[in-house]
Amino acid sequence: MKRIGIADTTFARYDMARAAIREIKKHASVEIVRYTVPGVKDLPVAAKRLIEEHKCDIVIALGMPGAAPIDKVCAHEASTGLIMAQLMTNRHIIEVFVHEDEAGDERTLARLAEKRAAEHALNAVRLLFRPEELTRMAGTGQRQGFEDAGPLEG
Ligand code: RDL
Ligand code: RDL
Ligand code: RDL
Repeated sequence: MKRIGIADTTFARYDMARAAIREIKKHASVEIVRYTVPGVKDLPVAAKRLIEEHKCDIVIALGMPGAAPIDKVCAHEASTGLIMAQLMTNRHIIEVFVHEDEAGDERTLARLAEKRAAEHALNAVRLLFRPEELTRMAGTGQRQGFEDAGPLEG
C-alpha cells in the first residue's frame, strides 16, 4: 500500500493536516504517517525522514508563515529546504503554506487554510496515482484555496 507523509507544525494556527487527511481518505486507500514539528524551518528534515525512514512515497508539508518580515525570511528558507529535500530524495514534497497576511480576518484565513490543504492533498493523490489527470489540467490556471485564475482569454 502507498504511503503518504504529512509534516505539519505547532506554529500554524489551523489544523491543516486534518483537512489534508480528510481529503486523502475521500480519494485513495493509503497509509498516512504524520510528523509534527515546531515550525516551518523544521519541515525539510521531517519530510526527508518521512521519505527515507518511514518509506513515504510522497509528502505534504503544511505550514503557516507569519506576517512579519522575519517570518517571510523563515518561509523562504523553509521552502528552499523543502526543494532541497525533494532533490535529495527524488520524491515530491507538496508545500502547503498559508501566509497569515493572505486574509484580512481569522475566519477567512481558516477557510483558506482548510481549502488549500484539501486541494493540495488532492494534488498529491493525483501525482501518486493518476498523474495524467494533472496533464489534462495543464495551463488551466489552477490555484489552491482561492478561486482558480483560469486560462487566458483570446
Ligand atoms: O527550529 C526551531 C524554529 O527556529 C523553527 O521552528 C522556525 O520555523 C520557527 N519560526 C520562526 O522562528 C519564525 O520567526 C516560524 C516562523 N517564524 C513562522 O512564521 N512560521 C513557522 N515557524 O512555522
Ligand atoms: O508544492 C506545492 C506548491 O507549493 C507549489 O506547486 C508552488 O510552486 C505553487 N505556487 C505558489 O505556492 C506560489 O505562491 C506557485 C506560485 N506562487 C506561482 O506564482 N506560480 C506557480 N506556482 O507556478
Ligand atoms: O496572486 C495571489 C496568489 O496567487 C498569491 O498570493 C500566492 O502566492 C498565494 N499562495 C501562497 O502564498 C503560497 O504560499 C499560494 C500557494 N502557496 C499555493 O500553494 N497555491 C496558491 N497560492 O494558489
